[in-house]
Amino acid sequence: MRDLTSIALSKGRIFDETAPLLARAGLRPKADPESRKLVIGTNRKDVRLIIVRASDTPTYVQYGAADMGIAGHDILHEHGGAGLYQPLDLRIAACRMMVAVRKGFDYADAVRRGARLRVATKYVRTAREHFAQKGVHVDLIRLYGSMELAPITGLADAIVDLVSSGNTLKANDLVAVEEVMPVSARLIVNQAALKTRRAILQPIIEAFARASGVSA
Ligand code: PRT
Ligand code: MG
Repeated sequence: MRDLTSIALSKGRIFDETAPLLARAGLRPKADPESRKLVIGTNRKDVRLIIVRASDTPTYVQYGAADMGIAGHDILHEHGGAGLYQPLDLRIAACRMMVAVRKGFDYADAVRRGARLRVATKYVRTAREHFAQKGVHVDLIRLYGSMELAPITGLADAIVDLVSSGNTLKANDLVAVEEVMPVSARLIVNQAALKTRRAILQPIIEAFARASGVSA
């Protein structure tokens, strides 16, 4: 049934912060993502949610396995955005992508001296662009989680990670020294699907726009 619209979401903070928007857009999920169901129907027979890993959301939408999705700007920037239309900044799941170092590490001095820094991150592409633009020499080490451990254990001099309250950095004796970019979640739509199924997708985009109070 090709009139079925799939929306890709990750569980956790994206799902939690999207739930009120879905409700205001008139979409009620039939199950909780913690139920372990990966495909969740809604009160609308023609709309379903698919639960994906946060970093996989743009991939599902790019290839049309989901018509639309919600993903953080961090993930979208790293993905590159091929095949995606990004009509709305939903202003949810907001945080900042930051460079952080061990307390006492003089980042500004290291940069001034032109030192080569080891930087651990899961955002390798975004970090490479950031440091290239600043003219900072870096060796990037790709990690998949708990970046905060890297400076503590000597794996790296610095990390590039997301910060919201700052509590995680603080608990691990790290300090943020530079902003890479502000981050919030965006609605993304498969470009081809938007052309061929605009009559179905456009009203959903507009419902999200109204629900989030931003204009499409
Ligand atoms: O957790 P998992 O490995 O499955 O995937 P994920 O980490 O990609 O997903 P999830 O659900 O944790 O995050 C989804 C999206 O939420 C991210 O892509 C961001 O766009 C957004 N977001 C907003 C955040 C944060 N705020 C955030 N604080 N994602 C992660 N964090 C982490 C951060 O990485 C650090 O470990 O929270 C920690 C810092 O928080 P504070 O409050 O201590 O500063
Ligand atoms: Mg996480």
